[in-house]
Amino acid sequence: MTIRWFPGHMGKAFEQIQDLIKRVDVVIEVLDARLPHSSSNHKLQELRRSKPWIKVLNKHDLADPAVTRAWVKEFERQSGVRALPMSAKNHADTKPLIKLCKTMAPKRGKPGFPVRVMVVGIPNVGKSTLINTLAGRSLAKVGDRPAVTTTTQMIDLKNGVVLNDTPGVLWPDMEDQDGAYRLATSGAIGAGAMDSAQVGFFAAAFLMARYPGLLMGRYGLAELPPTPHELVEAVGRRLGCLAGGGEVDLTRAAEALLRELRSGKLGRISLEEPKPHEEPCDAAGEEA
Ligand SMILES: Nc1nc2c(ncn2[C@@H]2O[C@H](COP(=O)(O)OP(=O)(O)OP(=O)(O)O)[C@@H](O)[C@H]2O)c(=O)[nH]1
Ligand SMILES: [Mg+2]
Repeated sequence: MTIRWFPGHMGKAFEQIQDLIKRVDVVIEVLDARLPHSSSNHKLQELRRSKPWIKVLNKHDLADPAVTRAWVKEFERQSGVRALPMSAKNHADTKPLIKLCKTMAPKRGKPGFPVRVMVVGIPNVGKSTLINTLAGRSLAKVGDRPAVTTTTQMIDLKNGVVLNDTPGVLWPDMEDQDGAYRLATSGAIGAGAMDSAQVGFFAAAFLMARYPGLLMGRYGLAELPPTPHELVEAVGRRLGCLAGGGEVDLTRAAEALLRELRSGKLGRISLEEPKPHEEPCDAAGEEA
């Protein structure tokens, strides 16, 4: 099944973001640290021009720390871009953000001239969670499913920074279906826009290739089954996802595997790594 998810409120939200970006000083783009490439909306990137831009690699607690460090290095190669890994639920992690916003907009942050910040990103990456942690109160609605926020909301932190929460936006044509399946694996795609069994098989294939030890440890497997389908079946048997007659209910088993992956029960997992950069070569073809 091809994954495409662009409900009406996203188109409207994108137009509001397009308008609002002209009136803010700094943009915080919240990415999912487990898939920083696929969770970056290229349509939002196109609005950037030279606007100071902070990439928050959120849900750092769920991602492989070494891979996240590599992503931070990769993003900071871009001029005017700062990258910060964090867990938005953790106040100490989020603290440097306010200082960074003020540094990136040195002419603002004075009484009557707050730094105007817009928080953008795809659904379910933790934008509203981040705003609540920074505010120290639950002002923005948060939920463990995509598209919880459907309208923009302005929150004055009363410390020289005003934040705008925005709805998570994707893009209408999801040509990169591998990326779309990674997004679905992470929980960024609405349940009605995907076949959870197929997404579960995709996740199983990825985990078998990249994190076999975590799978064997979590599900008590002496060795991996030969196919993703059989892995999901084994997980279903282990977790008691059975249909009548004692058969494994594959859809429930796939959903259970996805839940375990998303909540970190399997361990810290990164779904994407930055592409290695080619080292410059000298004329003789040797590495510089
Ligand atoms: N493990 C972990 N979970 C997080 C973190 N930040 C947010 N979450 C969870 O992610 C889910 C989505 O959080 P939201 O803040 O609603 O995400 P959002 O980006 O505002 O989502 P939309 O409004 O749907 O676009 C919630 O269940 C949060 O508790 C984090 O750093 N680590
Ligand atoms: Mg939200």
